[in-house]
Formats: sequence, structure tokens, C-alpha cells
Amino acid sequence: MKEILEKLGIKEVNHGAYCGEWLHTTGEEVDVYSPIDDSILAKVKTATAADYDIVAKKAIEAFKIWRNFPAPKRGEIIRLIGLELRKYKDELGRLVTMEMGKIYTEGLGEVQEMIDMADLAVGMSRQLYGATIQSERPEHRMFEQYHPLGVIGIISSFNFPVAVWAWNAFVAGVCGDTMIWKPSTSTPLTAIAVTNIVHKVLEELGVPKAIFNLVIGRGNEIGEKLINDKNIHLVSATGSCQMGKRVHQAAAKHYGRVILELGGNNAIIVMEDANIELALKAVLFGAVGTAGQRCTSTRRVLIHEDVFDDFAQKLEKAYGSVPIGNPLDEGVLMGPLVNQSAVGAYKNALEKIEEQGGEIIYGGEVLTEDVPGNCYVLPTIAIARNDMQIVQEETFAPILYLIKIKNINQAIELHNDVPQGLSSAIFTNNLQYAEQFLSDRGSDCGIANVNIGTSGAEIGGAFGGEKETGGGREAGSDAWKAYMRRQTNTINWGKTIPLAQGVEFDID
Ligand code: UN1
Repeated sequence: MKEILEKLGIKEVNHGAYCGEWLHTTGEEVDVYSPIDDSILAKVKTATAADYDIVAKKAIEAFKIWRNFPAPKRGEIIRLIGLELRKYKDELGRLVTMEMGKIYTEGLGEVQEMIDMADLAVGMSRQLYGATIQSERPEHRMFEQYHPLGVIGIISSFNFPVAVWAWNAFVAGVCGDTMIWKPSTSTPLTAIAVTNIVHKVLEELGVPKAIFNLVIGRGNEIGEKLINDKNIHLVSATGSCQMGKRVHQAAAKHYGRVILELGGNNAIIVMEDANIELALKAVLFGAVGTAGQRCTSTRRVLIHEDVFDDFAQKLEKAYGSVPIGNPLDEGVLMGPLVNQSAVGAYKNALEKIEEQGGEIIYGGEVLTEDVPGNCYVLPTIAIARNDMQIVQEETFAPILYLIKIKNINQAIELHNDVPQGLSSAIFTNNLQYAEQFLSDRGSDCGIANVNIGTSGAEIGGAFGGEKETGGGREAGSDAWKAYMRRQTNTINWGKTIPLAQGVEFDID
């Protein structure tokens, strides 16, 4: 472990702010725990409000230089960062696992997602195009351009401590923006490690280093500073619906833009004709993978009454064979929850399930034996009703609700009857069911799949969801547009000034 931390530049006590160089932060010193065995990995001296102000100033200054770089040159720098990340994939993947508890293959997958995102952003850097529009006026040309926006705030969550930063940072980077990253206080070390890697690349190139900045501190102090800063042109935030609402309200005060990626309450519909084996695998990965701590985790399965009992039985059996333990160990499929407060939320949900008339058919227990720490729980299956209050909420833990449905119309109705709208799926071989699910009357989510599960979205598509999920889109497709300032231009190359809409305004 020591070696890994050393290779990534993590010290015993680390500074919590970077703006081209590490600042000597003077805030509260916090211990960073590993949920694997509750050991302390390292300490971080958090940033104070004054540290934030220094970082913000540097980010504004760097923007004035960075925006002048041609976008493909900015892309080239992201390409080099992607190459450097490849060299640290193993160590960084391990640190992700040590710091937040996802299994090692998922830790590696997370770093791979960063690398893929770098490659995608390099391509994007030559494709930040606007349209040419036909002008109604003679001898006029109308078109649109996209310019760098400014300084971007990135608030990331513990569950994807580095990948979600990359979705934002690499796109914002090629768009010509500088940024300030505020990672979750549960996972500051991966953020420090990534910043060290980026620093090395930028230093070797001799370009302004205050492009990718970092501040580590509590949400109610540093987070509040960031979201209320009118010099931040866009805040891209991942986390709870409650946090997102706060970000939105604060940004609204200075007309700042937001990209919000908040709670999910993702469901898989299993119709009577579905390939049950496929559906089981997708539900298992969706609900148990990452210990149920993805925004895209499967929380509800809406199962046709004809196959309900069979599906529930097979799922119970599959849950019984999930190896739980140290996420660094090969073969383990489920590690710990991130911390004690997540265990508390899990326990609280179990109580509510029973109070509200649900029936726990598997799990429902915090593990105390044969595990190396205090954050391990059994993945849980409960038979429930969609209208139970606890089912309507997102509990960030491996708790899955099975709900019986009679037909496709009822399935879609219940599917959409939750406040969140991130990811969704249907398992069926019936073309009409599948198309109905994807139609305007179907799933109301930002992501809707057929015969694949709710989690594990690829970066090529725009990622995000509707309703209380917040409406933001990140990563691929044309999500880059939110990171740029759009401008419509008209050039008159004629010798008269004709007005649009036929308006006459001439002095005789
Ligand atoms: C998240 O949980 O915030 O689709 C992001 C997925 C991942 C990203 C999840 N690629 O599950």
C-alpha cells in the first residue's frame, strides 16, 4: 500500500488545494479512511476560504491564456494526459478501491473510463463546430461559433471519484475552460493523485498549470464558496438531489449555468417473454455491482406476474453466491459501503421497508464476521410496492425492490412513477414492448436500454437524466456544448442594410 501511495505522490499529510502548484493549506486536518478495514490511508489539510480565493484567481488568469490555444492544441495536451494515465492505471485503480471500496476490476474500469474520455475529448477538439444558417437577407452570411466559456466548477461524488471528473475536465479542457475541482471529502486522495499526474504533464509542456485546479474541503464551506462564486460560469455537480438543488439555487442568483447529475431510482422491467438468464445477470450487476452505490444502480425490478416467482427464486440463489469481502481480493464481487453513514442509511431503509409493508426475502444484515472492516453488508432483496415511500427514495446501498406487474402499460406507468429519471431498461424479445418502452410514452429517463441493464453506460453517449436527476448531460455526443459560449454571427458583405422580417427603416 505504501508503495502505491508513494508512486502516486500521496504523502502522510497532503495539501488540499492546487492551482498550478500545491498551496500550503491551513484548514482542518482530516483523516482519510479506507472502508476496506477502517485504516487511515493518509491525512489532508483542507483548503480554507482564503485558499479557495487564491485558486479561483489563478483559474481566472489561466483562462485568459488557455482560451487562446487552438482547440486541437488543447486536445493534444489532453492526449498526453491520457497517455500518462495509462502508466498509472494499476496504481490509480487500486487507490480508487482502497479509498472508496469498489472491487479492483471496477477500480481499473474507472481509470479506463478516464483514458477513454481523454481519447474522446482529443477527437472532440477538432469537432467543436457550429452550423451555417441560410440568411433571409441578400449578401449576408449567418453562422454560429462556440467559444470557451470560462472557469468551471466540478463537484464530484465518492462513487466515481475520478471518472466523472474526467468526463467534465477533459471536455471542459478541450473547450478552452479552466476549472476548479471539489472532490468528495471521502475520496480526496484519488483527486490528489490525478492532479499530480496532470501537473507532471503540464509542467513538462510548459503550459499554464492552473487549468486543472483542486480544492478539498467540506461542502458547507468550500462547496458553498464555489457555488456562490459569480466568476464560475458553470457548475457541474454529481451527488444527491438535495445537494443539486442547493447548487441550482446558488447558481441561479448569478445566472450561472449548471449541469446536474443527481439521484437515480433506476428500474428494469422484465416482461413475460424475457430471456430470464440475461435479465438475471443484468439485475445482479446493476444492483450488487459497486455495492449498489452507482447513480445508475438498479433499485427496482418490475416483473411480469407470470415469471415473478421464478425470477425472484433465481435471483435469491444468485445473491447467495456473491462473494463479499476485501475488494482487492480476486474473485470478490462486493466490497464494503463507503463509510458508516452509508451503513446507517442501509439500516434505516431496512426498517422502513418492514414498517411500510415490504418483505425482505434476502439479506438485510450488516456483516460482522469474516470481513476485514465495519462497512460490509449483505445485498438485500425485498418484495415491495412502487408507492411505498422508501421505494420512492434513492438509498445509496445494495437494496433491490421486486414489484409485480400485469402488463406493459402498467409496467411503464409504475416505472415512471418516481421522482428521479436517470437510467432504465426493459428485458423482452417483443418488438412492440421494446418500442413502446423507448417511445414518447415510454421510459421518462435520460437513458433507456433494451436487453441490457441500467448501469455501465458508455462514455460515447451523453450521460444524465430527467426530473430530480437534474437534467444535465455529460461526457459524449454533443454534451460539450454546455461547456462553451454559443454565438450567432451575421456578416453583411453587400452594400445595403436590408432589415430582417421585411421591416423598412429608411430616411428619405
Ligand atoms: C454515477 O454513478 O454517477 O453508467 C456514474 C455507469 C457509469 C457511470 C455512473 N459509467 O454506471
